[in-house]
Amino acid sequence: MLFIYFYCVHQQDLYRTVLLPDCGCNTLHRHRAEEEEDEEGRGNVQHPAHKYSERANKEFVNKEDILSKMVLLQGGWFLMGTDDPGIPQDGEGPQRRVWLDPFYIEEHEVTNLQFQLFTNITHHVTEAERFGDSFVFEGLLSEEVKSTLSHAVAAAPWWAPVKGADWRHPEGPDSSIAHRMDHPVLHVSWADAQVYCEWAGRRLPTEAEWEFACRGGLQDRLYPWGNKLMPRGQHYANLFQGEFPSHNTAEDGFAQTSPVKKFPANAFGLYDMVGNAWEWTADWWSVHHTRDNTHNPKGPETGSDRVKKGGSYMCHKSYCYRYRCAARSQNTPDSSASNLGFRCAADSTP
Ligand SMILES: [Ca+2]
Ligand SMILES: [Ca+2]
Repeated sequence: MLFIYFYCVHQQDLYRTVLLPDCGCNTLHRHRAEEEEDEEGRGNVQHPAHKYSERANKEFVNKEDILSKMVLLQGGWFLMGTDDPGIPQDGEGPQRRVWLDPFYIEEHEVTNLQFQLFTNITHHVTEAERFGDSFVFEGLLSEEVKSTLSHAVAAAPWWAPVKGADWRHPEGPDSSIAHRMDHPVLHVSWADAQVYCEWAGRRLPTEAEWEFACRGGLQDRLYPWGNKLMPRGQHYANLFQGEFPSHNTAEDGFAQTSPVKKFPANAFGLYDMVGNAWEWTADWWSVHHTRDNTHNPKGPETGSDRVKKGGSYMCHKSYCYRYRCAARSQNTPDSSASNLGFRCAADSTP
């Protein structure tokens, strides 16, 4: 094996685990050598943007039929972050004024069907497929797969690296996506998401764009629809109900991902901005922000982790109160997991 897994229990993670219960999905770090090849000797795994052939791309004429509809957002000034952070150590604050130029964003998370058509055309191989495994929430695994596990994540034992888990096999080799082609694609790394968006003629949204989109024009509210989690007793997002991690009552109708657009859109017409799958953004991770006004911020110049937003079907207030627009978390760019997907954005339509 030319790479190893390394489960780091940083001081901060330990603090979270002991004092502030946490879903642990930001502790899923894949560690590997700087220069490496996969087991078949194929190099350049860090730059998958070049893995698909231009010829295959040109031969396809109906790319537009695959891609999600985009919504034009006018931008302008908005308040990013919060002065009343639910999880202060995540760098949710301080609240600051941010200007955004107009941009487009896809109305829903990229689905399994869309990603399958993309891979049919481009022959893109995801990082999870190259590495041969990915992280899966243990509660979703069959007894057969569980019996093959050798270790779990120290800070979050409900996460397990599962051999053969990838976007086509979200819970390991004995699972499939056949009955959930309209669900968000999972087990895609930041680089995989980047390649898809690039192929689409689009890009990943910046964190500021993602948060602007999440807020749906509302100011200083917790959720894309307001401050009340369940207006009129209705579920507005696919989250986790019950006792995390052992008992998911799936009161919202879904113990795992749901088809995209199952829950109400926000005022911008965007679906599943919180819940369902976490979504990669373009930015490097930092927890340090100033109150300075900024124009079209793109995050730090460099870093080790990328920002993800929105929380997932695994989020519960007791463990992962991150299904709020200001909430944020991070993973190394080569991480992939059974609750992490993406959507694309663009400066203009093609
Ligand atoms: Ca649910
Ligand atoms: Ca989402």
